[in-house]
Amino acid sequence: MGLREDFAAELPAWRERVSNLIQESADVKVDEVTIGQVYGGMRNIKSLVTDISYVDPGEGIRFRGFTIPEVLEILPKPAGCQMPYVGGLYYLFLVGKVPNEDQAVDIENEWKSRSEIPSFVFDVLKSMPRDSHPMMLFSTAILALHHDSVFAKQYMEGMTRDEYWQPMLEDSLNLTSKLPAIAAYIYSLKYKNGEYVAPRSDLDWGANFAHMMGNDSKDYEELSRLYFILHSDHESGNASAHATHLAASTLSDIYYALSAGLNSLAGPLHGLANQEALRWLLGIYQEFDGVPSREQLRQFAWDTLKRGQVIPGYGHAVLRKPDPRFTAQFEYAQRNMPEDEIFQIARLVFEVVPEVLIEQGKAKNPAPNVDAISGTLQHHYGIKEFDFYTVMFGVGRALGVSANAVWSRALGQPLERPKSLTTTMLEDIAKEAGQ
Ligand code: HAX
Repeated sequence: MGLREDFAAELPAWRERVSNLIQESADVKVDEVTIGQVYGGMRNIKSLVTDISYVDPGEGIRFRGFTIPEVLEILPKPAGCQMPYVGGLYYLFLVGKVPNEDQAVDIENEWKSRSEIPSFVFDVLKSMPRDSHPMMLFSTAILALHHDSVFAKQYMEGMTRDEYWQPMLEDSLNLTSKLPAIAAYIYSLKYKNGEYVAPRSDLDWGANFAHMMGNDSKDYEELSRLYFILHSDHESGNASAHATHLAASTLSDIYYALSAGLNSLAGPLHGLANQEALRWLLGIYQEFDGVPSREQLRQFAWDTLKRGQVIPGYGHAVLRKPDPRFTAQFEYAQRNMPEDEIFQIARLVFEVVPEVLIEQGKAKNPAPNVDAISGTLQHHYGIKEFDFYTVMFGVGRALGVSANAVWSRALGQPLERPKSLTTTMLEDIAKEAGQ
């Protein structure tokens, strides 16, 4: 069986399960909402559903029930490699089962057969000012691909709701197949000679990104697979996933929807934090002309906080422990680049900054998140243009949000439309509660 058949085989049981839950328990209360949450970015309100990943505040992310170390262990890997095929992760997201090697390679082959980028995408990118932010270029390229959307075309021609997931899956495979090449082209256009490097047919999706970025080393191929897997999904409430879901809930196609998601990934409190984190680490390196002492670093961190700035890469809206995505990259760096001085600073920051944040007493989570170290690894392998890091985050994030979008279509998730109130109404609610 292929991906479509495997997906279709899972669908009837899921549809029945969801339909029974809604029919029998629609009125059962899941959560209560406070004024603090309404004014506080809806933090922690339980109001979204996804079965692809879950972030446990203490443990971190699980993909389809598996922790990060488990995912890295159980997914099929290219011969002689430590990091799995990204295609295997996409199968796990879409079908909900751990793929065997053939199933993972099937997705890799689907991607290869769809990876050609239409010429108008190159034209659009070339027409933009060279000093444009690469995230704007990336989001624009994806939006341009809407031209070829199978979902948009079939919707106009007419199809039943039960069929919506099929063109959504086609679009998602078409889209994800092209992302490494689009990202690498943007890198070349902005920072190198502007030439397009074509993917190699003998390389997998993750390794091909390394190749197109001009680094054919095995280590960078491994890191690329790891990076995309780690950045792929983080529940549905984070800004990029939520923005993608919201846009897709109007039945707009995955190109519109992912572009919306990427536009929110581009903010400094979300995906842009990885470039901020590296900038901060390099600032330390420059200030102390190398790796500082513990006490120097402590003072540097306090100076940052006293200027009213956050320590980038630390804290999280949901997590309350070190992010396992940080840990996986940290361990990779310990194994492969322990001599790198920026990594040594990142390691010292990990030892010192949580104590400082605890002393400051504001951050609910003083531990590192995924962004605290990802830039350090890219910097080590020669990707020194910080602005580009969020594009790479977006390539990974597309895997999770597109798999979610296919499932949203398959399960008939409706248009999202929460209710707003005025401040006067909230004041009245507070008065009624006697406060
Ligand atoms: N440094 C300094 N202060 C911090 C902090 C940090 N790293 N993390 C949180 N705080 C502060 C907040 O600014 C907030 O202060 P105010 O009360 O003055 O507004 C207070 O601690 C409470 O915040 P919180 O409830 O712990 O955290 P939030 O859910 O509001 O925000 C953030 C979560 C990730 C945005 C926050 O921790 C932060 O700004 N971290 C630094 C930026 C960063 O690393 N972002 C990437 C997050 C991961 C991600 O989404 N990647 O894409």
